[in-house]
Amino acid sequence: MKNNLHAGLVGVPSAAAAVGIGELTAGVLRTDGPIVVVADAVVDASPQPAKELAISLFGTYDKLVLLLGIGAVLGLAAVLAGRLALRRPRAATGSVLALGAVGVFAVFLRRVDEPVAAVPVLLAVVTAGLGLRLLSRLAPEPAPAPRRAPAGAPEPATPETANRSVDQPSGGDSPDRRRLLQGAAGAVVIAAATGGVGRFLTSGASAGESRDVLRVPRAAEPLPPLPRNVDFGIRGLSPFVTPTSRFYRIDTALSVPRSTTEDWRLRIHGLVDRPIELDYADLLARPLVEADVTLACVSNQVGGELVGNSRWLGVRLGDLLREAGVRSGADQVLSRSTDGWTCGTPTETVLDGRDALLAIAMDGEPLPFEHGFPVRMVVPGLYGYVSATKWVTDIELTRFADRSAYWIDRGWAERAPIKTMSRIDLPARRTLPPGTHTVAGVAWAQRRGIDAVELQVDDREWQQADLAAVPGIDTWRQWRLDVPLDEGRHTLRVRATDATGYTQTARVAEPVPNGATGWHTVQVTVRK
Ligand SMILES: Nc1nc2c(c(=O)[nH]1)N[C@H]1C(S)=C(S)[C@@H](COP(=O)(O)O)O[C@H]1N2
Ligand SMILES: [Mo]
Repeated sequence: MKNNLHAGLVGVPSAAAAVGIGELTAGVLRTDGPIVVVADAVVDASPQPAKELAISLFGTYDKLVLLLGIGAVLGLAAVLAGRLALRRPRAATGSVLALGAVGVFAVFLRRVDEPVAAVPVLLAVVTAGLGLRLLSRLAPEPAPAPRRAPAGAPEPATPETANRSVDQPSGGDSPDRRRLLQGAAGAVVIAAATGGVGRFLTSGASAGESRDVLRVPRAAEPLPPLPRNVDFGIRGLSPFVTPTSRFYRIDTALSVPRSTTEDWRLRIHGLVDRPIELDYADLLARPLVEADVTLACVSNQVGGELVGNSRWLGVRLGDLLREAGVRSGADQVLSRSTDGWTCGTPTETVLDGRDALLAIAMDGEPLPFEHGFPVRMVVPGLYGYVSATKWVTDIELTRFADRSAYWIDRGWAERAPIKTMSRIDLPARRTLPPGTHTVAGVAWAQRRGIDAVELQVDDREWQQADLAAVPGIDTWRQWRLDVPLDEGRHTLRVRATDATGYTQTARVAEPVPNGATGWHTVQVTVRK
């Protein structure tokens, strides 16, 4: 018992101080701390089914759960390291060094071009080693081993030979124990102070300021305001413009990258005649355009919430690519974010005239950090993982045959246009009184537009729903229909037809590899 207590008092404060020093160094160097680096490596290394399971089990809390899990493992490892430090200090130092090597390896898994991220890891390892050394020296010597059998002359107890594994009867708070407690408390104070300052620095207070002072510039040719009839204004129906605070968020970033507009640079290079480098002012100096675009995640299940619509403001990426001079054969625009995530977009989709943007604002406000501040990509018609790079700083023209992006390496399709889809939002309740009810929802087929939405009640005829107005073909479209429902159980099904005349297939497909299919179906019970 007591040995475990001592091991904890040696190991846990050492580990805490190590994390604190790591965070502080990361803050000063403006890179990620050791915990995030390790967590990223865990995410990248986890097999796809594990990731999907985590997302479905924990929903948007999956990141928090991962961090808590890492914390728990770290705590356990700290106690073990403390034990080792008390018994075999050299072995303890050795295993800390081994952990450090693993940490540095984790850095290079995702941050090959950011070797500075190894520095906080290294300093954390040194801190852990020193902490274990110092605190284990403060630990009380064990009481003489209980006499078991007559034995020869006892060996003198050295740290190496002392048998500290035998539980000692409690002897109250010895002065020695008090020294250990003081040392441990000191390490915890160091951990809290350095960790606190580090968090403050990495939380990007300066980035927050940079975003706060930003005025959203006007578009060169602003779009007309949205017509009122894009929105039926029915309570519970997804509003035409998704409030940014409720816009879905999907990314692999464990800590949201926070750069300032002053720091931001974009490089356009690879298979181009004239590579370009831009800073934020250069970007704003170009004509800004607005576009109404509905973003959708390929992981969205039929009826799911991973879809949202906004009015984006940005610079046409196609214009920049034309300036750079795309060489023939460069069929992939490979974009990369500050945190090393990559995304491959077909070059032709950026050049074919659609509103492919380097966006700086959504719904009239600078992008929130979670949605890509200061600059992200938006390409209508393609699922997010092949088009919507947040925190984008690097664009390389290349070939699909030569390079593959993050999710492609994990089994998702190389090309992924958004499939025609519709969703039932209302009725919100599954139990209703008899009478006429408004059934309503949204449907989308970006780049084609929605021409019709039909609703089926039980196995009756499909009925045409009323459609709201739309500003273009790249957004979702609200639909509604009032239906009388008598007592009993009823099944509501929806399907959309896009402007090419294609009607959504009933065939059920999972999101992997290129988007779910099937009709969204809802059961309701009608009773008095
Ligand atoms: N840097 C970065 N950008 C990213 C991702 C990511 O993991 N990292 N995920 C993409 C995916 S899968 C989707 S669906 C969209 C979601 O954008 P949102 O979070 O703003 O809704 O961002 C895309 N851009
Ligand atoms: Mo996505």
